[in-house]
Amino acid sequence: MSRVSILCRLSATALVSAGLVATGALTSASQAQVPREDQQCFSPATVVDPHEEHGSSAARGGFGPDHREISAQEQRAIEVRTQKKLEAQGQSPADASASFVGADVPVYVHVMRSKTGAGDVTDTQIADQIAVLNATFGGQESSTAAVTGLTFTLAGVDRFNNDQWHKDRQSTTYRAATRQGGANALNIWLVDFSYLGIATFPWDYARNPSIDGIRVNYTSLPGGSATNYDLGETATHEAGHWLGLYHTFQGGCTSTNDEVSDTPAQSSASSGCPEGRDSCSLPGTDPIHNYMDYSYDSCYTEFSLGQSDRMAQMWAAYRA
Ligand SMILES: [Ca+2]
Ligand SMILES: [Ca+2]
Ligand SMILES: [Zn+2]
Repeated sequence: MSRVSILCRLSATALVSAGLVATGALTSASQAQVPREDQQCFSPATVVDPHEEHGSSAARGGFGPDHREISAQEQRAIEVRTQKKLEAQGQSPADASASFVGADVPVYVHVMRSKTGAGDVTDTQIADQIAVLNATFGGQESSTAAVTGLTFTLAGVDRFNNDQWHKDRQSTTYRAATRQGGANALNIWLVDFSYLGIATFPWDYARNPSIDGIRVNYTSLPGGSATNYDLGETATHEAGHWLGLYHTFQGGCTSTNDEVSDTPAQSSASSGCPEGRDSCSLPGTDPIHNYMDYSYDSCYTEFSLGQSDRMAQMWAAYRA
């Protein structure tokens, strides 16, 4: 799938319940037609059987991977670009992470309800979601978790009744029409689609500011109906992408993998909570408890220190 800047987290239950796609019904050829510059992660017409997208990964819920592989070449270019951005500010990546004093991220939540009100969430769920973002980015779920210095404050909630938007159709249009704040503002659109979530990357903000943010399945909020994914940590995972993190299985069993040195290389996504999984001969067991793997919400407990440093660098380069 041709996604330069978008990552998607597939929801098996949503895929089935949405009735939008039948497994195997769509071909990778249709997906290949998505223009490279098209920031649309997918539309129902371009969703491909995730099992066939690439065989090495299993997404959350046992379905396929939630994103197009970013090539090693593209990944290198992004690293160079980020380093140049920081150098233009007179700092190295190491300087940027060392000097990061934290940031409070304003969060705008857009509840995209159907015409008849389906897909609504309560104000309590939204407050709980913000609390989960603060707990997870605050390192509160594990003694080894990084305290990132990033905090989240609810800045606004709006609700719409639009069947197209509710199903994440016209997503470029609805994001441009409803997005609020600058590069530092996290916009969360709650929709009912075949994925748990989709994110834009920080290095694409300048080119496409109007659609920057994360789309999250409304069933994944705390108290939602997405079994095993109902603790609000889909938003944590997508916010990780929004802050420049790759999946921990990015790049597979390579020393570069996700550009983070303290997340052991992983050949493919984990599903469930496979304690002791060790899918690469490179040092370390798979980081199954990392928010950037595909494990269950209940299995997620941490960002690593290296990921925290990377987010600080990305913040300085693209979102400060
Ligand atoms: Ca790594
Ligand atoms: Ca290993
Ligand atoms: Zn992801």
